[in-house]
Amino acid sequence: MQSNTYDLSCAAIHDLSGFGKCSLTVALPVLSACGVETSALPTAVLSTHTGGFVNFTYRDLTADVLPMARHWQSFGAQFGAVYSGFLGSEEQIGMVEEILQMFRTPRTLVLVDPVMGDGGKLYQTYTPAMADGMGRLCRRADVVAPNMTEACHILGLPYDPGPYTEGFLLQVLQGLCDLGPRMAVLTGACLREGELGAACYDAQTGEMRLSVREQIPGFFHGTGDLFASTLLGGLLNGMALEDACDTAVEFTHRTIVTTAEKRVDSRFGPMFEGHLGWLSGVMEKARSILLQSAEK
Ligand code: PXL
Repeated sequence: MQSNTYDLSCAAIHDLSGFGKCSLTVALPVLSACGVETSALPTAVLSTHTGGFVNFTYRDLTADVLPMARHWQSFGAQFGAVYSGFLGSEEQIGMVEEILQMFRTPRTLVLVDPVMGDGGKLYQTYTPAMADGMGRLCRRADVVAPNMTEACHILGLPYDPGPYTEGFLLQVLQGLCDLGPRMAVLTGACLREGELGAACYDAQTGEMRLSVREQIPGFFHGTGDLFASTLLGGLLNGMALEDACDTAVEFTHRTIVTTAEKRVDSRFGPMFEGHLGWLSGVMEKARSILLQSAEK
């Protein structure tokens, strides 16, 4: 990755949870709204996500992941970004590494969201070995976007629910970049009670930025996927890291406000649809600024 102009296309490697929006059912609409043409590589198909539902169906697609990617490769598919999230098995971690080798060029942005847990706990389908593998995968990314649970697991730190000091946030972000990525974005960041957002760090500039909004009480499933997809959309549209991070915080916050107002059961996922128009407008503006600067 050398410049901040990317093709507006993406290979999204996540599960497909049919009900309870998260992963692909969030990444596809959000990236489309950002003007990013997105191809879906499902890692598993579930009836619902695993957060708070019981008796969900779970179809592991490990056997299909590489054949699907190789088929794309066979007709010359190319992507401005490769974006991985929830993976269905330990083997899939090595497979994503292989897929990165297939599609990575100097102009590809690789975003790894090491989806594996929240609130200090791993999700039901994640084993400790899988979680360790996620840390390995982060080494191959240009950008990583874990929440605090995932970051602490990857770095071998005890989970801390916050609020945090700036020094601690910087330590975590630098620790993540020391693994390999140039940029790290940490969700669930805050310096005081009553606020919540994300902190980002660019290892090239050594700068950390924090973006927070008022915390809305409750737990909102799928918002990590909403955040990471928006962050990627922003970066692909030429936004600086801190602007992409702030846009993702704003979009996620708007969605959470609507969800808290209207949703009886937060397991059903974030109500983002009414905010996609706003997001499209922000992304269009970023794109036009990028085009203007390219013409100069
Ligand atoms: O939003 C993260 C996520 C993605 N995919 C599945 C999940 C979860 C979180 O619970 O269960 C299947």
